[in-house]
Amino acid sequence: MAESTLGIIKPDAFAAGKTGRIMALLEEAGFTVRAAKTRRLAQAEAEAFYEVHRGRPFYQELVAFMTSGPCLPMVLDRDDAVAEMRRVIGATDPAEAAEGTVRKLYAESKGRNAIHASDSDENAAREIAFFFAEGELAGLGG
Ligand code: FUP
Repeated sequence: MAESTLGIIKPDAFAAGKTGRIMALLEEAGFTVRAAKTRRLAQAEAEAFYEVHRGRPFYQELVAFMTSGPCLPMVLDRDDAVAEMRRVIGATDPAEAAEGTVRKLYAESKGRNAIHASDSDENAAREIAFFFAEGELAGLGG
């Protein structure tokens, strides 16, 4: 049965016009787009989304980047969605990302790295609820 994960096309990739190419790559990797929308995150939203990183040296820069322009949160479905999405986006630092991954192809740097993906089923559920109401999650399944 398909499982869901949360992805976010980050402001660098969105502004660079890479959204369509990234979503095509994800679909070719077997994901179905259950839900997607364009959002400009408020400061408080970005802080809350990355609460786990509060206090880390890169936190303020991360929040500033994530609020710097529109982004595109999306819910993606496939078997083993969380692990497969982590595989297809590549390592956090594009210099370490495998060939063909989203970050290898489209990320500028470790901080401006094109895409977010949930790192566990528990976080996927939390992050999906952060961006999407139940009624926005109909997808192909109706
Ligand atoms: P990832 O799950 O691959 O997105 O990576 P993390 O959850 O570790 O980090 C979340 C975001 O914080 C990264 F996408 C980019 C930023 N970050 C930095 O800017 N510098 C770091 O050293 C680590 C993370």
